[in-house]
Amino acid sequence: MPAGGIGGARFLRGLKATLGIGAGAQENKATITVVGNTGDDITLFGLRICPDLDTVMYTLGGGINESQGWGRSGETFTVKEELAAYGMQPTWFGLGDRDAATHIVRAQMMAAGYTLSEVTEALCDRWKPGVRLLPMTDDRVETHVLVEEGQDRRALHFQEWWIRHRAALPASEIVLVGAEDSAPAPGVLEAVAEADIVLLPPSNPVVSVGSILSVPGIREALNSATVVGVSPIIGGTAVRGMADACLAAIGVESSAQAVAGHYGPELLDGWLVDEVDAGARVKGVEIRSRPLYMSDPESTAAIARAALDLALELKEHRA
Ligand code: FO1
Repeated sequence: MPAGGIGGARFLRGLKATLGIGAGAQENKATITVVGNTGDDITLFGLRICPDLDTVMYTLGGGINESQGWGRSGETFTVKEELAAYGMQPTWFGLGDRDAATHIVRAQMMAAGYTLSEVTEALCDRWKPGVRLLPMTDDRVETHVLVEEGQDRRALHFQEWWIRHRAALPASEIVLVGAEDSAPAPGVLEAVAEADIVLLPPSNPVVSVGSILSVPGIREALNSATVVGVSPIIGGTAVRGMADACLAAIGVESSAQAVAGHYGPELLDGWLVDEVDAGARVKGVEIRSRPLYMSDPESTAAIARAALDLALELKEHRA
């Protein structure tokens, strides 16, 4: 369950609901392991910030700012204002006071020598997301975006490009710095090998799912699993976030069919598209269409159920 960002976290909430995880007493046999993207991570003000891990943890743990999709509910920004009063840069990052506590725990534990996996486990002890949340790697990798402005070409940290520039600066390349030297975090490859099925949520195919696939060994492991993905693109536009801008940067057309082609039939066994994209065809990929807008918890759970059912069906056929 490689996941990233807002779409991934919401899909996961639906998957938990359809599996009856966290719905009280009833005994459920299913468990979910999430491999979270860490390419968005950034060090600011001495703090290590892990947006996609935190978004999954807060969304499934009940602490997310629902309308924003990231950060904490009931948030205040006093520390951010005070840092700005000292002239501290950057001022474009929305560092919330409650969210800062998460980053302080993480920074303190990592300074004491704990791995990102150990930190994530400790933070989840509080939030109890109801899934096992693993970083894709414990090694430092960071997504940087190459932009051209007139003559000069420069690299921006993904967060600056995404938050400060709203991904409006045309990106000529998106690089996951450090990926080639990174290793899957402990338990990631085992989780893929032991999984009955693997789902790719409608996360950003470049900077969320793509980053996870860039960690050596993960894509290879997924190639032997039964994998079903959910298209993040409906009718040629990204449902949320700026997947279009990221796809343009890697020269992939913003369409459900093109994203499935980009993932490839080696990786994908099945692909869920919205009804408007029912004509999508990719050789070697079983494409099914249904409404894909995650407009409320019920529709999200139904999408997750459809992805799950397709994966189980395809697994039967593979067997
Ligand atoms: N996204 C924004 O658009 N503006 C922000 O100020 C912002 C701050 C922020 C702080 C913590 C965090 O975990 C996420 C945050 N995000 C913010 C989202 C972040 O940019 C994510 O990387 C994207 O949502 C893509 O997953």
